[in-house]
Amino acid sequence: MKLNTMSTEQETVTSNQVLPTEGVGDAIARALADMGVTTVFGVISIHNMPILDAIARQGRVRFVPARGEAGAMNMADAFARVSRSLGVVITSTGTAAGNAAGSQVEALTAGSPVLHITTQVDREFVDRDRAAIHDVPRQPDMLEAISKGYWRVWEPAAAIETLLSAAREALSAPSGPVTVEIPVDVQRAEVPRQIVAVPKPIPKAPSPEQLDSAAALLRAAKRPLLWLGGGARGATAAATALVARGCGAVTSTNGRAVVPEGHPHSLGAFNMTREAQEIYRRADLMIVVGSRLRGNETQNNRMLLPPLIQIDADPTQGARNYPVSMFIAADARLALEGLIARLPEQLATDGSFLAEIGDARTRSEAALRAGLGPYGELADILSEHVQRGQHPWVRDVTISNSTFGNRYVRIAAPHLGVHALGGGIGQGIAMGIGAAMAGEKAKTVTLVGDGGAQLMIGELATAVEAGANTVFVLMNDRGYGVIRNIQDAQYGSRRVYADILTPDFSLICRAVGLVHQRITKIAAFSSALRRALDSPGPSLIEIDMVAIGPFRQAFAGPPAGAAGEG
Ligand SMILES: Cc1ncc(C[n+]2csc(CCOP(=O)(O)OP(=O)(O)O)c2C)c(N)n1
Repeated sequence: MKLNTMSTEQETVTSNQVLPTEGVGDAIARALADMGVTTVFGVISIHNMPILDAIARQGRVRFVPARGEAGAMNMADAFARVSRSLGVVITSTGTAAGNAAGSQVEALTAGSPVLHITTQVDREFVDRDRAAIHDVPRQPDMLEAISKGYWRVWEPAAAIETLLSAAREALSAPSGPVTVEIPVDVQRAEVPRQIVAVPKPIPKAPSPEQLDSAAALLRAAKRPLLWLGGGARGATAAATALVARGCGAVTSTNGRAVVPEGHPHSLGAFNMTREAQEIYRRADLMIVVGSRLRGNETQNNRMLLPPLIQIDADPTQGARNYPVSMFIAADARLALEGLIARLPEQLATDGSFLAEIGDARTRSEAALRAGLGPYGELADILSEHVQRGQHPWVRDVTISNSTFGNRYVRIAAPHLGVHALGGGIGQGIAMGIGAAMAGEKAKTVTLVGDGGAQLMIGELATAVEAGANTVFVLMNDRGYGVIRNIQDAQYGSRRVYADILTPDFSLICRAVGLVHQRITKIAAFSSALRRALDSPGPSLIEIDMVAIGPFRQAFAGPPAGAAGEG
């Protein structure tokens, strides 16, 4: 735990004589605006009102009132991913911070640069278990567990510097959510006004000697592959240049489009198919960049891979899931650029191997498409629109995503892909809202299931109120489809707790003034989507999967399912 114990009472008094003062709440609102934050998500409460009241009075930052802290956290997370900048969420202490925790686990898993400003009871009661309202003993333990970094502000004079350090920590690779806890009496205290500079992430430079050795290995390789993860999202140009010089590529789901998804020498995110494994067997070197090679994309780390060089900004990730020949702890972009500088314009790699990669992807796509049955056409329509129109493509955990959404529907750039990497259902609606507010021109397309949607129904009101520019595509199979499939495959078809009551979504939409279309035939989807994309603001298209029928091939969850992630 990092506790801020600097005492500057004396200096504050001195400074007060020359500088105007303001409340810490005002100082935080001003600092957020000064550092370029445009949008903040959260829920108002007695313990954060000094900050939120100041945000409203100053009028420089847009505050989006979510209906719950879980949703607010998912919004800030998706905002951060799509805008490629800091996402900010403000919660209250105790239950409120706890409500955000599940969603913050997702931000932590995805390495999303989120600044979580939360609060505390007055300092004299903090950590003493005196059961003040909103108090929770050991709140720091909870926050530390779900944060890349955790800071508490004890001294008002240190509030802004702490905020800036936290923002820098969130943005620096390996990026992640950082929590700052500010007791409410600190928020009310007066401090001198302070000028704030935009926090810059600090990139970790690679060792030149290691790059020399890695370049030598790559120069000697005949069939090298890059495995690109979410940590390589900022290295698109360098990764694509390496592919142009003769490397093949494959991505994790979070690293999608680091190399253009349709590139003839890329497997895209078809990373665990039979065809992909054939390619791995032939490869003689794999450079893993910013990826944990997670179990659900590597058959629980049993998938055979060629000798590995690993590049990751997080030194603790070295060789964690696979043995590696070399581990370079560095920023992905700097490391790949350093490699390129040491390589000839064209590597002496095997051209037929590269051609086989594109062929393997095409065959993987066709096999997946064949298993979709009636939903193949829907996937084609979505893919066509999402890639060409450069729409952010946000997905909850639902069969349609685990099968086609995660890899078949192509995205135009890495930051346009947002999904629940940690596998938690129910985050899609809120992520769709956050993504839609991140400044992209094209409307966000958000894929959700009826089960997951029920966790976040309240946030549909937020979508309407905020005018979030997204279309929710709701795949309604009336219940937990993937759970039913797992029960069929592994539990003697005992379908317990999966056929839950599903609300009438047209009534829910009506209740909050959300435009609703329902389709019972796939043939109607194209025009419904076009109508939704052509009109501004939020709307929802409900796909009646009971009327349309099942997938041709049932998806029964990871890791046995052919398509991997669930
Ligand atoms: C937070 C969380 N709770 C429970 C689960 C287990 N789970 C995985 S998929 C699923 C059902 C999702 O239902 P729905 O959104 O309708 O999608 P479908 O499976 O029907 O396509 C459940 C309960 C989970 N992944 N995450």
